[in-house]
Amino acid sequence: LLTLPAALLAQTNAYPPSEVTTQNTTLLVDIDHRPAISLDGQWHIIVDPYGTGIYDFHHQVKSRGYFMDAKPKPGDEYDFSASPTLKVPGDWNTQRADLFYYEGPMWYEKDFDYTVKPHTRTFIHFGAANYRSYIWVNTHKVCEHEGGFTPFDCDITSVVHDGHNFVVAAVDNSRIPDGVPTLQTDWWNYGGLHRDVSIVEVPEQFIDDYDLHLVRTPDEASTNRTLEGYVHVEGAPAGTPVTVNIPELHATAQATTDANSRVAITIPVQSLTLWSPDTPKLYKVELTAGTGASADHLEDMHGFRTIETHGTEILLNGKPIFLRGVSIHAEAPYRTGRAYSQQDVDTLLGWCKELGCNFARLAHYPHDERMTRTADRLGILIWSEIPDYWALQFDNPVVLEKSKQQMREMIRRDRDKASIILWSVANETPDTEVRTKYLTTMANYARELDPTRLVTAALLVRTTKGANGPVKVVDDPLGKALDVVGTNEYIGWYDGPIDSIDKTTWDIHYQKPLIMSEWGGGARFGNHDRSAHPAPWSEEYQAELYRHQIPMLNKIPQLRGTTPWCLMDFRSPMRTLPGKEDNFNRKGMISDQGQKKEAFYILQKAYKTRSLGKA
Ligand code: GCB
Repeated sequence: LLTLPAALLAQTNAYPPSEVTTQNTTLLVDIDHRPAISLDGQWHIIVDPYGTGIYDFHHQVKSRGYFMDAKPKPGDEYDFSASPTLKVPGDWNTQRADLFYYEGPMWYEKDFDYTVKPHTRTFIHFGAANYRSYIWVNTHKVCEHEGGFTPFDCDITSVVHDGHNFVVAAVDNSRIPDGVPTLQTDWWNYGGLHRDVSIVEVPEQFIDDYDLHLVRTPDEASTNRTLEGYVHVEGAPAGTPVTVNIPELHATAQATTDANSRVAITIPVQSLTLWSPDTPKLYKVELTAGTGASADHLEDMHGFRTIETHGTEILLNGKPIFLRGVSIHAEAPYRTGRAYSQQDVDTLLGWCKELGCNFARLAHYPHDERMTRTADRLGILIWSEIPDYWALQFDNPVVLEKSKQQMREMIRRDRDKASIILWSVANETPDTEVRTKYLTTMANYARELDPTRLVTAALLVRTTKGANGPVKVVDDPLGKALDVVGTNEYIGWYDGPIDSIDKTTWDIHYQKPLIMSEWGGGARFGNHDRSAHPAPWSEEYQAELYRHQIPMLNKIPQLRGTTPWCLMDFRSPMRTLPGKEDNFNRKGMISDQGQKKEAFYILQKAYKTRSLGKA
């Protein structure tokens, strides 16, 4: 736990007053493959803008806050059982009109029945809750978590009992200056328990973290390959046996844990089908820790591939690849709000496939785990990012810890996904010394946690005047810390007229692969305004912008991928233009109601005919 100085606490309006937390509970890996008791469904809620659930009239912390879930008696002026409900998972903003703009604390309560089992650890798992969460079970505080897009698990073994139990969660989505992200974002600050909640039981010694990946070799075509990794068994004494078995490959490794409850794994394999967008082959992997009735068993589905850079190339399984991608927000198609369901994921990634993509940038925070699981199955390479977005407090060490925590949680959750090739440390941050130091630390941290993948960030570019037109200069010093350089540009939208795209040239100071991680412009579906040629916000304007961008992008020699902004329109309070935006960022190629704009077909053709990027 990190303790914030009191002055900062006051400034951040922390709710309830407490230390700002880093993850202080076990984060269980591969949670979606463990048996679970779902707590999804209707939860009682109390909207609490004044923090009455925790503070008394002199702003002192109450001993009998809402977490007591008391049956009303005089003095207890709340009653969960008589309060309205909201659906979990789900943001609150899109479930009730009067909560649309609500930012602040919200109380949730749910009853559940439980039967205590001997020699079992019991966790309550939250897929994610935006932004800070405080959890009580049967009146006992069990954990806190900060960060809106990564999972956390609270150990409830000692407080859960036979029969009736209840959980109370206070979730506060107040934007705070020292948050990650901070005050300004170009997306809706959807609050609440927006991903699955479940109860997970594990043996006393259990696998909480593991890694398994294909080792790079000079001869990627060889049929004799090696898988490597580790298994960590929480609570296991040295000498605990661990087995990793891949039945289809007739491959097994057995070893025993060291004094840190960890075991290194090496598995020689033959005739492996490498995972790739063309062959998204997944193998069943069985892990066992311990013996007999108290052993922990885990099953996962794994793809095996390598990813590396060589000069300005990105090599997947040793071969150069061009990343035909698109940027995607976790906005739910058709209903809007936070995406959380398999149906949301199937729709978004289905469109991605329809476009001809082999790649997607999941902007600007870790999406639901269903997204990366499904990308594994569909063969879509993934860029996954933490919300180090725009102007964080880069000079604040507390904020750095928060970024690190989110990086840790993202990597821990998703390191078993072959689809993920890039961890992104940031998007469009200001070029200052403190920023560069902060994000270089983050890039190194990502590599330390996961040396098997590449590190990137979406940078801003500088413009200078050249003899024949604008020159875009990519020399942000953060580029030094990256394996792959991402750059965002909006030529033809924020940055000059469409025809200036044709005159633009690029001066890139890094001999590294480059991904044009954002480009695009706004259009309202169905707007065929002919008052100009083309008229901004019309589908024709956006399509024309795409037509000009494609040849310009093709002229960048080290371009190895592109993820135009973006797949689908998404809600953003920054976007106020009446009739055009109406609180949506309209740079989607598809409207929030699933209608495809002209630009969709332009990109689709460019991707399917390989006229954008290398073959
Ligand atoms: C950007 C941001 C993205 C915005 C986009 C826009 O550069 O990275 O989050 O939504 O521009 O539409 O302006």
